[in-house]
Amino acid sequence: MKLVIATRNKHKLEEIRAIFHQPSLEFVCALDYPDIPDVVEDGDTFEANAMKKSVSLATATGLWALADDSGLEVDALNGAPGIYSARYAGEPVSYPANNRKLLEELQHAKNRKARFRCVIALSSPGGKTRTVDGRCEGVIAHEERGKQGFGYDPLFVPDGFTKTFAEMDAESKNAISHRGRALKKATEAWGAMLAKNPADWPTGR
Ligand code: ITT
Repeated sequence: MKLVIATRNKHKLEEIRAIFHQPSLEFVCALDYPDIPDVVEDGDTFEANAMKKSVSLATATGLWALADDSGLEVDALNGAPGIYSARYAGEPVSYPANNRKLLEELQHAKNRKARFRCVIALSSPGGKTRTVDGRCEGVIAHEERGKQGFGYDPLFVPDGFTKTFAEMDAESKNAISHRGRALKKATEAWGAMLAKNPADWPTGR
């Protein structure tokens, strides 16, 4: 049974594949459907954007679809960049530019508390959608450290650790990350259904 992952972000895809392995599923992704246009992420919340991405790809492909919408919330910036994390420093998307901007904005901040958030949405071909979420609390470092991962990983130090996400190997990050936690909930909530014959999955709207 094919499950299409509604992302064009190869780093996310790699993490999702590593964490959410279900023997019954063959993963394909949005990049395998270049003719289907990207959705406009104009929702007000991670949940709205995750649902929009999964519903639109499920209905366009006729497959079950799983989407991830995620981002970084920084307390001293009143929750920014939040749902705008990917394009924080503008277009074209640049992780180094985003990280430079974040460090500049926090130059004088005493409170460097932040959290990564992730909402995972699963849609049936009929558009019925369910969601789970995960978060990981931490602080923003004073300079970039490490080469693993992607995005804000070189600046994010999870609570209880001294290394940034970019200094951890993939397994260690996935064990505590927002995405790892959301996908663990997804496995608990939907694993039994996904392990069944797809003919028995609920396909309603
Ligand atoms: P898709 O919409 O195609 O999935 P995207 O990268 O645009 O890809 P989002 O709209 O969900 O995805 O934006 C997420 C951004 O939040 C991402 O580009 C990073 O800047 C940041 N982010 C999310 N998870 C992260 C993680 O695990 N490590 C570092 N940065 C992360």
